[in-house]
Amino acid sequence: MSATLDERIDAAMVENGRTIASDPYPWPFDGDLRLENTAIVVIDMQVDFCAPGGYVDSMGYDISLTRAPIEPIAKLLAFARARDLTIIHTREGHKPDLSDLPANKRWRSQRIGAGIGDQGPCGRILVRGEPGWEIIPELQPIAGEAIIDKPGKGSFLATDFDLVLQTKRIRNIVLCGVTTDVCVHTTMRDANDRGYECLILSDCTAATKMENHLAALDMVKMQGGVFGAVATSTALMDALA
Ligand code: C5J
Repeated sequence: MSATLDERIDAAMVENGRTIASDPYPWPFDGDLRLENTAIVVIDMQVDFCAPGGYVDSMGYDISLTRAPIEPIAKLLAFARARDLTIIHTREGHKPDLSDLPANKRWRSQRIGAGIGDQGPCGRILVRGEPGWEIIPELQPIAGEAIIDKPGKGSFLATDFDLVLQTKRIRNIVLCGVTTDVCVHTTMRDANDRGYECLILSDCTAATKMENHLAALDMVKMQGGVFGAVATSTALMDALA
């Protein structure tokens, strides 16, 4: 019987420097893992993606999938806060006048019955300031944690994310949140192109379909780790403890 993803990650070798057990290589690549150069980035853990009546629920997806990482992320945040590790949160959302909402994005969402900007059970879908756009109560940011508001799937477009990372001298990015295959992946790919060393946590991310979550994790690992590496939050905390 072949090993599961988590078994393979747990079995991965920790090599030189300070690295964590990850797949397909011990992360970060050069062993330069320090609290000062590493950030936890929590992508879009908003009511619209994780709670009843939100965007994902309105599209008919099973929100038990996008809720699954809440507990592991909460544990990781408690661990990170106790060590003054940089934590950054993002929120996907549009201006109330929808001037930053591309017509095709709106049209596609309307086709599936959850029109961005339209009224839903949690207020106007994915609109800044509405109840659905808020980060879920379980993962509320605390004072000092940056929040990046983004109109797109990636965290760099039309935001100060890169400036915040550069100002804090962050080189290593640990990705959590939803959805693995969309906003987490877009952010990871873009960060990777910009030279950031990225790690995605398998238990702290989720997608609207399990097969997409697994495929997205698998894509990270191709070509020797084309976008970075995959690990569990336990492996990360073990290395930073
Ligand atoms: C999506 C996101 N899936 N946060 N947004 O539309 O991944």
